[in-house]
Amino acid sequence: MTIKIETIIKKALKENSLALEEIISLLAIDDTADLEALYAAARDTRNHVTGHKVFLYGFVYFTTWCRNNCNFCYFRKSNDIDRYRKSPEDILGICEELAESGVHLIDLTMGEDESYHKDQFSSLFDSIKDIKLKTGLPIMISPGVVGDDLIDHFASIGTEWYALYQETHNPVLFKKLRTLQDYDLRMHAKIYAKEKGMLIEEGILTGVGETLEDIAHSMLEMGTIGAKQLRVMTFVPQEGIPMKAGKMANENLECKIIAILRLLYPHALIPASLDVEGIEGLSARMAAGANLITSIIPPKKGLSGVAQNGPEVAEEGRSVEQVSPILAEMGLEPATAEDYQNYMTMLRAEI
Ligand code: SAM
Ligand code: MD0
Ligand code: SF4
Repeated sequence: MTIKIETIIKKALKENSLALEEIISLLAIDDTADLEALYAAARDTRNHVTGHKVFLYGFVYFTTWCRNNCNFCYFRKSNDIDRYRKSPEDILGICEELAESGVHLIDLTMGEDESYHKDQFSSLFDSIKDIKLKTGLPIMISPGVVGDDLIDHFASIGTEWYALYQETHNPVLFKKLRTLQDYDLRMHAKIYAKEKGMLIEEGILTGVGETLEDIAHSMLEMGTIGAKQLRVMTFVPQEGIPMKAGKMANENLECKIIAILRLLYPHALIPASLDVEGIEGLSARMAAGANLITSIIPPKKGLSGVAQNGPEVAEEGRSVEQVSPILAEMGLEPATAEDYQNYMTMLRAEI
């Protein structure tokens, strides 16, 4: 192990804070022993906070219609694909099934579907109330950018989380990724949601032309805005979209980012998303310090992932049953719904 990396990891473990240059050095690690030391430090930090408990989120992508043209997304408006919009009855049924299977939260995700904007999201508000009543689970919404009045309403009906990923905190790169969208408006929405008492999730994409400095800067921004769930996903190339597979700055970048985020923010919820590499990618992300699994999808409901949207996802889904043995092999286990509620209370108290 190199002395420089050892010193930085020791500092992170002691202070839970690093300078931009130090984060860049960790992101640039190419020595195997250094990498293993980074992951081991991240795992220890996680185990110290959450023990061996892992949280599980059910994912419901309930409408794939979208008015935007993000260059990385399969569901961008200009992509000529089959789309769906689930009925409120279907949405409720899917959520009940997910709750039954043992998830701790329901993530209601959508494209920026004009039909929801037209009726001022009233049917989504109704769905949230019904789902809460029937499942008792907390809700995360991922509706894209919405106005302050709608955020007020989400907060007033007790929606726990607002997820809105900037993808990058480099405004020039943002413009290339989220064409014709406003950087400041997107930042404003999540900060406003936090002011209204909601917990917020921030996220970045890697493999989209970012530099290591961009990533390090994003990691510090995530703390500054007070996000309590911090996501990184590797860009997965899609058919019919303008962006081609980007050259990754180096190998294992997503896992390195998970590990460094864990060192900087020991209490944060940091997902291992099943949407990048499916179940096969789970153990590497958990070994890097993730404490949460997202994108659990029920089978045979015609639902899609975001980055993984092939027919096998709709048919086979990704279940609590599939992830549990993988966790067990690593000495980890699913938390209980009560553990998750307590964890949210702790995160809220930190705000
Ligand atoms: N439409 C809402 C929005 O854009 O905020 C919510 C859904 S959107 C599909 C959720 C996230 O999926 C995006 O913010 C992006 O980080 C991620 N995503 C989209 N396409 C992806 C891809 N091809 N590879 C990896 N992640 C992707
Ligand atoms: C996931 N595909 O959890 C989902 C999505 C949106 N809040 C989450 C990116 O990986
Ligand atoms: Fe629409 Fe979200 Fe995809 Fe952008 S990332 S095209 S806003 S679904």
